[in-house]
Amino acid sequence: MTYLAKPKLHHPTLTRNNVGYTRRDYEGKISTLCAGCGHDSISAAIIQACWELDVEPHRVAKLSGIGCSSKTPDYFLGNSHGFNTVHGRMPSVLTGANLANRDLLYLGVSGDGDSASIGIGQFVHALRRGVNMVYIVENNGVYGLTKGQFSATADQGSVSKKGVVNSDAPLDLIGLALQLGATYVARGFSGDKHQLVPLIKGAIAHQGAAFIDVISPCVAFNNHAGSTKSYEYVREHNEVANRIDFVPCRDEITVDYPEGELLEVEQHDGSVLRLRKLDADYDPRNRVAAMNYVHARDAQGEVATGLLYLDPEPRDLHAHLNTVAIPFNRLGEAELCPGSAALAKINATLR
Ligand SMILES: Cc1ncc(C[n+]2csc(CCOP(=O)(O)OP(=O)(O)O)c2C)c(N)n1
Ligand code: SF4
Ligand SMILES: [Mg+2]
Repeated sequence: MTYLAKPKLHHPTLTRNNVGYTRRDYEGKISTLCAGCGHDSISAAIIQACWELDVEPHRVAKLSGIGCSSKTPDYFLGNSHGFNTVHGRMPSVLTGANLANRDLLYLGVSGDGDSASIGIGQFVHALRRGVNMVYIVENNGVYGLTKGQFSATADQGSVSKKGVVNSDAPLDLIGLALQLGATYVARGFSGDKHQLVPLIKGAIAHQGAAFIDVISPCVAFNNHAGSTKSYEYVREHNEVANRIDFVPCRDEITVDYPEGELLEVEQHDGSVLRLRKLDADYDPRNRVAAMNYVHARDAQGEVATGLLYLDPEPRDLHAHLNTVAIPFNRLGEAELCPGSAALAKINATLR
């Protein structure tokens, strides 16, 4: 694949975070996506979230499938581990890597084609198993890379650039994630960085399966009148449930909000999500209410965004399987090979 490396030089006085890195240290190669593609804004939001959270780049593993969206890990976190899988297979590779080494932060980046079409089985099982990860779908309703076919998330009745009407019912990734037991479920919009950055930060701090559906318009094939994934449509129909302020556990909470508008949820790692409620009746800790809310908004042609569901006490795959905490590459021969006496004992139980 051809790519353009970014010049390494930068201004010597750029601000450094608490682990000594500038924002530039979280960037990747120069993007080759179309100018204005929503995916580039998501890359910028990931860079900002990781820099502000003092994430050490070498502690991150970014994985993706195939598509314009799945190319984006090349454009952020250039000093992190990366694995570009085949189409739709990112979740199983991420699951395997996570089982081998739980100490890394797993960031899965995918598209609506990659996750909702060819990879739907993989998507479903990674969420169902509670893999501790941040799973982002950059959702534009089309296969951008292969020139604009409808994907499985395209709304019924929406019109392609060439005027074809989509007759198939859409697959709702948020509804699925809620039903499958994901413990952090959010929807963002690539055109709203103020909402997206804290949503990503909250997902990084979350110790379970975190899923973020980000509506990310494809300016080349799905940004026209009749598309429900265009910048204009999403701006007009965006129904924001809440606004998050992410407060890491090290920071003191200083800002006050009027009573009644605020919901504070502490996560397992001590970080606090301060939710300014824009819909007074909405409580993101209630999974069934979240399902109803999203479907009710959808029926009105609105796009519900914000933190839609959060379980503050999540359990992940390692807890379900009671696995060993030490990464496989740090287990010595003594742990891996308990000796012939232990093997004889196991064999005896099978006779
Ligand atoms: C097994 C296989 N089937 C089909 C393709 C062709 N293909 C490449 S990307 C893609 C769809 C990508 O769509 P999406 O995940 O939505 O990414 P976008 O480009 O829209 O960001 C398809 C069908 C492929 N690469 N491999
Ligand atoms: S084809 Fe669409 S999804 Fe792909 S880079 Fe261009 S605007 Fe983005
Ligand atoms: Mg797509």
